[in-house]
Amino acid sequence: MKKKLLSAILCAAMLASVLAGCGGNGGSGSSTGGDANAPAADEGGADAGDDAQAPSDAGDDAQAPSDAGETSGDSGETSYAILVKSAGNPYNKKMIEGFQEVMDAQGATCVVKEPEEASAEAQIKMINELVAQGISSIAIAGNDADALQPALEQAMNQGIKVCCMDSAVNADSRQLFVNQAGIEIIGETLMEAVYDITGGEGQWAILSATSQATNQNAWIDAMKQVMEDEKYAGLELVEVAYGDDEYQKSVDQTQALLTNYPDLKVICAPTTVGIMAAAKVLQDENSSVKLTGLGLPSEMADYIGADDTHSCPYMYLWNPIDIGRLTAYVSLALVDGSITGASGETFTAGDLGEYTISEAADGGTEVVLGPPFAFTPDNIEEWKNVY
Ligand code: RAM
Repeated sequence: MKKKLLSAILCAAMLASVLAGCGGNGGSGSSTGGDANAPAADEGGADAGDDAQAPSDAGDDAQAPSDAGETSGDSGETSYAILVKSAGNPYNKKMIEGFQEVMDAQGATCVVKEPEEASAEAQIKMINELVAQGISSIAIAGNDADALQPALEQAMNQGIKVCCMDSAVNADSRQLFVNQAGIEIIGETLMEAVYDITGGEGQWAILSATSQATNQNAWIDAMKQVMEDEKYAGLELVEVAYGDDEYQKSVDQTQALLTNYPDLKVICAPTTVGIMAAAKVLQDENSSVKLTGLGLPSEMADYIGADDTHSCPYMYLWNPIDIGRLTAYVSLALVDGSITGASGETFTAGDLGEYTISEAADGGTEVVLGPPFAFTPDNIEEWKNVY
């Protein structure tokens, strides 16, 4: 019964999403996809269910700040930009999809920027372009915490509102961070999965994205912090490898890990690109090495399973479409002046509900979407068509 209701909600939401196009000027094309619900809390792998977030509300009564806010720059038109880490990453596409959906519903103009490569340099060039065209706000997933500061400060000095999502830029480079999930909870959740899948002892490795990515580095640090506990004394982290969120590089790095560490038991990839590449390598090679991390259900469905023929027993993620949606509401609210990004301020993000801005660990402020969800053999079929 619960499943039927959930499916009906999902179908309706997916249809609505497909029907919604992009109202952006410079968008990279419309994309389709589903709605933003999480696995039910009792469907987690291992003890992951405890951490799972309740499904987001599928109501349709969006209540967002109006788009009649102030304009900035030379164009005289209010327009909202989203600048992701790189092109060609389906996770980024999902964030863009959520952002566009909210902007379209508001009749607002959105601009989508996707650099060819996941570098700070490529993003700086695009920030400068957005400033020159007189954008009203920039929402960015940082390829580097500090390197974007001069460009983003220049934007803010000109009245452009700046927030970040997914991967933070430093506190001085933004007004607010839309954080997908608490850093500690991601570190604890992934470390617990590594512990569970290794049986508490042996070698494991991390396959990350780029070495400068703020989000991956924060999660890796959080995992290392957790690992200091005596409970994890039997685990040996042999290497942190970087696949740069490129598929082939992530494949190569996975193969190198298998060659260099014959006793390796588990790879943890806190990146959707990395985990998918590693899953394929391990499964194709019939490797006994197991995998966990952060992955898109749509890309990982073939690899998730409890038996030896599957490389990934279970993994986690949040809803990337919801991050895009929440980021859009934040951008709208910053531009219309209903929030400034200060701790304690509240705003309503449509169906996502009410959010309160709080202090972030890096000295800036943030809003947190919610805890990571577990994707397991029991629920992957249900979610693979959603995101
Ligand atoms: C990749 C990106 C993104 C990260 C996800 C989990 O798509 O690196 O920044 O949040 O994985």
